[in-house]
Amino acid sequence: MSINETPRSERLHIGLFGRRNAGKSSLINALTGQETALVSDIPGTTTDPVYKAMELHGFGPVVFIDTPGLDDEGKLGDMRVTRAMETLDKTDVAVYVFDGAPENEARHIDEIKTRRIPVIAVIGKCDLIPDPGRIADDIRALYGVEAIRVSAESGEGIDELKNAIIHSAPERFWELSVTGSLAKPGDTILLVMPQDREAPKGRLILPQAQTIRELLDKNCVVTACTPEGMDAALSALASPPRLIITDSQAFRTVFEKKPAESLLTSFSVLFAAYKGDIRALIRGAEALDHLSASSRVLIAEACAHAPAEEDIGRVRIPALLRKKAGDSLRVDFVRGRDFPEDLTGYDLIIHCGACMFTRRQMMGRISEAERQGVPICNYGIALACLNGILKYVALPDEG
Ligand SMILES: Nc1nc2c(ncn2[C@@H]2O[C@H](COP(=O)(O)OP(=O)(O)O)[C@@H](O)[C@H]2O)c(=O)[nH]1
Ligand SMILES: [Mg+2]
Repeated sequence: MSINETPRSERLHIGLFGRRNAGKSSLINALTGQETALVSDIPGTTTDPVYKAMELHGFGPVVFIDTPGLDDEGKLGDMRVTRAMETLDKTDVAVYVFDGAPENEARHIDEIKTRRIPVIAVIGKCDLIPDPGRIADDIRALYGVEAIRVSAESGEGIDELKNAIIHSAPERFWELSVTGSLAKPGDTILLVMPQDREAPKGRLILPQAQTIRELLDKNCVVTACTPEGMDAALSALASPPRLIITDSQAFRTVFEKKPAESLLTSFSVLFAAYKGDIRALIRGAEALDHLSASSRVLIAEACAHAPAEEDIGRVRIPALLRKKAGDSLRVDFVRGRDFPEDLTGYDLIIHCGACMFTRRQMMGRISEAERQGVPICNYGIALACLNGILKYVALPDEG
């Protein structure tokens, strides 16, 4: 296994359960957009649990577990059912696929619930089933769960199912690496951190402290300096650092001084990726180019009280936006729980860095904005775009 591969134990394991022919294997193919699971109309085609390591778009590395049908019969059939249920030992999220007859599944559903594994009920092959609404009612009455209607054939409900899986993932799967593949064991990394009047007295801010800790855990050699000390730091190193991470304020200066072979990124871009989906935020930032004097922008902060970021959200970003799009551009500012349910009136949402949010909370806001068709980016990405530096930034999934 290479260093960049995620070990199985750190991947979210998604088990698919249900009767023979319910459409479990087809669903795995629909979710991953690949033909990896064996599909057939002969009941009992999947005779042993099959583990497939994949990337789930918008989330990260996962393992799908394709299992034999739970209604299998006979001596061999019973053994297969046992093997299928044993995969619950490794399952983090269970997807239970119902077909047209949702009765008689209580034994298996109860077993999953007893183990406190989150279970997502789906009604498969919805393109074939004449009255999925009635089956959903039956499932609710029998097992107390809301079923998602899906079809591997038409694609109906596949995105909804993907989101449900992602949001059922236990908290530990939401923690990522800050520096990702940009910093590998043994690399020399230079950190450029201005310690000006805005920096807190006697300590480093959390993103800086957290990055240093992670780099030390990766056995990197960490060198730190202020923008003024950068020349001295570079000449003290025997060879150019693989990566330079700078505070975004100093980005231009650092960019001009950096050795050609060193990658360059900023703390705010790393944390945008750490707290959210960096690709979605960069896509969202494209809306900055289409703002006009009649546009509406929502600026949202996670904390009810965050004086450190307030100046960026209330003053600096609105000023840059108005300079770009016109003085009458409307900016609404919300914080804490005031994040509106209906986002459709906005042309763009710019969110704070979400340092006090979990990744899961921030991803929730990103997927809600995307669901409503409203572009979303964050302070770090918006400022990098507005200052024209995003194209020079190395992203944590590159390197
Ligand atoms: N029309 C339709 N057929 C499906 C769908 N999903 C699966 N099938 C078919 O149903 C049969 C059983 O599917 P499979 O995925 O192997 O079921 P499994 O036994 O639960 O893994 C195959 O012939 C599939 O082509 C669907 O969404 N719509
Ligand atoms: Mg199968």
